[in-house]
Amino acid sequence: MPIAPRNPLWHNQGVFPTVFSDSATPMNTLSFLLAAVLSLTLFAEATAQTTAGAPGIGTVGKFEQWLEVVKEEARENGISESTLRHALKNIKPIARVIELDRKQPEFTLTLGQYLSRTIPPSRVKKAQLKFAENRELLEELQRKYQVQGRFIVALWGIESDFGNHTGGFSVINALVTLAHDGRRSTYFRKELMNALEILDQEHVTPEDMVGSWAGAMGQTQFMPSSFLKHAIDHDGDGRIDIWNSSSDALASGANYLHKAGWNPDLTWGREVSLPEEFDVALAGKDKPRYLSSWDQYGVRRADGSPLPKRVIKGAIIFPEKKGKGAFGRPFLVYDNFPVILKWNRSNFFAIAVGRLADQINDR
Ligand SMILES: [Ca+2]
Repeated sequence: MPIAPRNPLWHNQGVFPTVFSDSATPMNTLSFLLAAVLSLTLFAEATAQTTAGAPGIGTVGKFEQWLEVVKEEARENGISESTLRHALKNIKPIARVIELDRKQPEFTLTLGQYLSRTIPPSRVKKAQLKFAENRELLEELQRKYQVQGRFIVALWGIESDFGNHTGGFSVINALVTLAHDGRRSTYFRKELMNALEILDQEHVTPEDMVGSWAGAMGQTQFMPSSFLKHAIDHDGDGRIDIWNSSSDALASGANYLHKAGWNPDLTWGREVSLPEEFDVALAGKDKPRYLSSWDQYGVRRADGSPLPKRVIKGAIIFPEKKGKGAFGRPFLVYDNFPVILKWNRSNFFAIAVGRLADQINDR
């Protein structure tokens, strides 16, 4: 499921501005790949109409020929004729999708700016409410998938504002556009085939299969490949509906983390403070040490108090590191941190998820 486009891209059509100032690129949801600043989104809206001739959008004749080849491939993959007819009816490349795909981040945010945009107090409050509202389901998911509910709610909140913003594009049409476009056509063609398979399995209709401009779907913003691998029909109605069933969506998110190696005995990590003489060569995701060892190096919690006494390992990272002595805020991260990075490769994203989970105040 993971993909690694080169650049940060827009997320959720900019409804929830999300920018990655590190070089990380998200893996689970393309929607997260976009640098997101509301003003830039508005600019995109305003200029979309001028992009009918944007790069990558071929002539109608060429597109129709190409679509016939795609249909043939889908038939060979076992997709039914009725699914193809329904899903690909009146389909045309969407100029705005190409434009959003081409968008380059115009500036980067500090971690502090990113966190204040991604997890403002209003979202923290809503997360606490959603956690309380769904406590029974979350406890069930924790037993079944071994993931603390607060992390599931944090991902839900950051990905789709708890299911309120799942994207406004036809997933099939967006994926057709990107598969037809030359830049990452191999990847998107596979995702298009996956999306057709989901339709063929009748989990959702083409009309209801909406998502981000890049095909990230539903309350978890899963790409179709993630859906096929990890999505769950938790409410037992025979369909996996990550769009309308928060039960299915939250179970799917929990299953994803479980399969990615989540350890329910650990949290994600924490911000720390380092002594002035700290040797930055000790830092790095691949250089974990026991907390007792970090204690000896003078590492403390951000408020200056001692680290936990648990016998676990963590690694020091500098997610804002710009090189040449500009290291930014230090974090001590545990084994679950790289699990969040499997969902989305951005350190900033993973820290936002962790910080939001912290504030949900689970025990
Ligand atoms: Ca279901």
